[in-house]
Amino acid sequence: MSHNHHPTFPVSLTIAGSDPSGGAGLQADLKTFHQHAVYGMSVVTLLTVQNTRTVQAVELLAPEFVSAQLDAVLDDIPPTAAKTGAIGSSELIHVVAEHAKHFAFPLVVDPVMISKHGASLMDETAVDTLIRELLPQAFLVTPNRFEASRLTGLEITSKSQMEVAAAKIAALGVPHVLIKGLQENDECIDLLWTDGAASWLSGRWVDTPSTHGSGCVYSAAITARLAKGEGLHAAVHGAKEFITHAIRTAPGLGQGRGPVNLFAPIRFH
Ligand code: PXL
Repeated sequence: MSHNHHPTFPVSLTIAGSDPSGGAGLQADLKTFHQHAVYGMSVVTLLTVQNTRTVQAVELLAPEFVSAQLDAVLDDIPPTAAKTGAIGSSELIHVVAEHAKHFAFPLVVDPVMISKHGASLMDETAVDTLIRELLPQAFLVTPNRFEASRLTGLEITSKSQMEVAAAKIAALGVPHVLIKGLQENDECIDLLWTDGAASWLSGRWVDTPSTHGSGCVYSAAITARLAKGEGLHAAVHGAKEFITHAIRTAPGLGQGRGPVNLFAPIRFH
């Protein structure tokens, strides 16, 4: 057997749920990694029955099975960055958090709670476990403003409220916080909070139904860039540009909320 794995070859792992329609979840993550020329791996946490119109069912995998998947890949092909998506239950989050204690690479936690169709991808007690166990293992957490409200109990409808919420989330033990999706005029504004300092990102607000998977793609693009060795600010700014373009040029697939354009160009600065 040859062992020619190059130690600096960029590898990203996603720990997430399956969207058979391919626009969100682990499928979106893998496509995003690939578009960034990063080798992608996926540990499945839950399965959904869904298309662009609806989520019909969610089935969680057994915690032991998820744990075994993590052992199998981490031991064989060490990632250079990883992310989490939908994890579904307290037990599953616990398994992921226990493994994450030993990660020697950055972990991006996308605290996926509900799908764009309103299907719950994380039960109530799981939010608690996420806060207590997984967030302290994260390098970056990427809630949209609704998820940030759930994490903090704060209403978030302004830039100053975003800052207060980001500080509160950082105080849970996460070095970097990205709160996404405040609409102001025709802009979509995100806040990157790092070491008590705010950095604002802005992209054109696109009025479109085709945003299925946009959160997954955004956090996967950040993870891919971290896997390639980019610094946090460069990774987040590059990913913002990618997701903004991907939403603007969505291919219009499906009869409901369509996927974003996963062939959007990658630009490095
Ligand atoms: O976009 C959030 C998300 C994450 N993961 C899975 C999903 C969705 C939304 O539908 O289905 C598996």
